[in-house]
Amino acid sequence: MKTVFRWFGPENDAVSLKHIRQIPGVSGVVVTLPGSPVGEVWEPGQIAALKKTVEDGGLEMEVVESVEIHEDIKLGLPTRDRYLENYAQTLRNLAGFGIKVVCYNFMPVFDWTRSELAYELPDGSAVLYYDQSEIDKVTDPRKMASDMKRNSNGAYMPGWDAGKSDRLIELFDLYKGVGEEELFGNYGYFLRKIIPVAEECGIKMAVHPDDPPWSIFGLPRIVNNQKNIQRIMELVDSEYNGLTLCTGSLGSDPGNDLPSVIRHFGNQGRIHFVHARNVKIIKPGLFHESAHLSSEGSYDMYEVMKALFDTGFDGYMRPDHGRMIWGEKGRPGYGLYDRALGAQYLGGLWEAIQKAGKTR
Ligand code: CS2
Ligand code: MN
Repeated sequence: MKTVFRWFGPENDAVSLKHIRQIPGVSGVVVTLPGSPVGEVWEPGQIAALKKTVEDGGLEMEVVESVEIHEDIKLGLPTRDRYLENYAQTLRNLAGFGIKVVCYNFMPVFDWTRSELAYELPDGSAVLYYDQSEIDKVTDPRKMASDMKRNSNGAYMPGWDAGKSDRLIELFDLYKGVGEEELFGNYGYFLRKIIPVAEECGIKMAVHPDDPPWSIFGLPRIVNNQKNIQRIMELVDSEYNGLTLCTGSLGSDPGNDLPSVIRHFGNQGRIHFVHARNVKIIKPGLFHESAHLSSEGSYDMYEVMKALFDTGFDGYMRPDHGRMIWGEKGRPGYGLYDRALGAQYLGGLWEAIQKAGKTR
């Protein structure tokens, strides 16, 4: 297993490569091309420049997160083929620079959604917070999009920027004709075009679960539980059609038992990337994120790591969203300090499980 750290690039991240390199056990960063228009090709020159920056900083660049999928593909519009061709070309270009895993999502319109980006816990730390009853009050999705951006401390937010805001009303109209079954159909079309390319160039595709893993604003969501994800894995039965196991996203539905979901997909060799974070579930539809320790949230992180170990997990793991602590200002969920603490805790669990496994 390799521990990596998400980094948004020299112009878009308050955290420096120098600091990331000083976190024990972290070998590389998970990158993206912030602001790159959704649906267009990531050009070799841009990827090369990013790789040089990362490697000059003493870190590896083997995982890309958020090569976003154009809405026309998710909607199954006739224009999708052009965007699929571009997506395939982006994969070929990334493979040329040693990328091994691409994390993406298949959520209509919105990426992860929260009702509050800086909810204060009793100890003064700030976390991301979700309250379904607040989300239900939002009648205009344009307001949701502008609130998310306004509350993000000016940070680029994948899935919330990238020019979608102007199209929101049109998109909501178009999605009226797309239910879960249609979305599965359009997803199958995407996978049948893209997975053969991924196989050819040696990139493992790893879909990120929907966050939260249920329908919001009446839009369909299908990457949300074991049964649906199994169906997706079978749409194209290839190791290259895999999963990003994001504990926080899947686990915010208490119906998803994380260790058993991990064993299920891990035994099929389909987990290529792990996002490890903890979440405190107050009641269904109401949760806040927390420090990574089992005692701080609703998940048993030892059992999560144990299930990964037992199924021979050999991919990449990153500490996901942390709290904002010690006065740090920055991108919600992506400060340096708490994610660094998380990396140490997760690394400690892994070392202990590994050593216990060897002596048995
Ligand atoms: C990430 C997602 O910050 C997060 O919650 O896990 O934004 C993730 O990068 C995307 O859904 C992947 O496309
Ligand atoms: Mn995640």
